[in-house]
Amino acid sequence: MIFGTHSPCKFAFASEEDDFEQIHINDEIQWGIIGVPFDSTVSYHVGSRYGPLVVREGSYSFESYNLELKTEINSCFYDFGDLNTIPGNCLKTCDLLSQTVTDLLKHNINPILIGGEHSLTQGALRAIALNSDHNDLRDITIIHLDAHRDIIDDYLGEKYSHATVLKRIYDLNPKEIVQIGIRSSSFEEEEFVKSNNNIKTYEASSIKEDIKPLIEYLKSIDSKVYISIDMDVLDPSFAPSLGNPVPSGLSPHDVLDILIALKDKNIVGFDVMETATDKLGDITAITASKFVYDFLSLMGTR
Ligand SMILES: [Mn+2]
Repeated sequence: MIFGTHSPCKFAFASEEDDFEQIHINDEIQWGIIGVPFDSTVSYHVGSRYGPLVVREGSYSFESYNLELKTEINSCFYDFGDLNTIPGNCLKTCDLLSQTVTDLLKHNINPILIGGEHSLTQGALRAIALNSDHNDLRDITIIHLDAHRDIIDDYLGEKYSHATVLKRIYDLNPKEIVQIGIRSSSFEEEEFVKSNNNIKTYEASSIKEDIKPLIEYLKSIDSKVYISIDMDVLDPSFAPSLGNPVPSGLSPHDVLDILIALKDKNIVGFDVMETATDKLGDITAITASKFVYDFLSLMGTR
């Protein structure tokens, strides 16, 4: 009911503007939900290709009144269904997503992705970069919630992988990347982050100690913002159905506090990735769905 159309519009393949108009795009739509059912480069637990299905279903019991945020959900959004992915080919799938997000941007609609593996975030941000005045992300801060940095240049020889997605995004020249909830990283990634002063880190342990410095920093950001949530930023006790769970993570309340801190920013895109389960009613899926619900609730209060 809340996010639900079950008539997927796979308009990455549509060549005529008329095809797009058939789905009654109007000037009021600000947010376009796209499911990206793809999980070809995951290294451990597969299943995030079912994420869009179960995360949408997870919205079933949400009320139009968001009690926690004391608001009706009144932002204007539309669920465009799932992208036609190409199993086994991350780069081509990112290309299709980039074309699809470009279609949305032409109508002044910002993307909300439901994943699907995290590598797809690159496709959305590539579209945002290509549709900017300078063909990069120099005026955008990437807010990246994740247990992992995912900023290695290649993973087992693969440039386009869930484990390299932040490096591919870094290649698009963002103003800054803020990595939040990190608690797993390679030595090479630590060296890379240290040698680049536009990558800021708030490890999970520091947030557990005191979340206020993070919240203050987020409130001080004055650029455009893209928010990318890998569900494994959460502690596995809250979100066990993941590609690569890591103990000692954030709570859903921490994530809500982060979203509230960002609510007045100029947000150009949002994604919730890596829910890996085919089970309806799965706690990870419902929590991912709740993040989309809270985000859309906050966007309506600005
Ligand atoms: Mn991760």
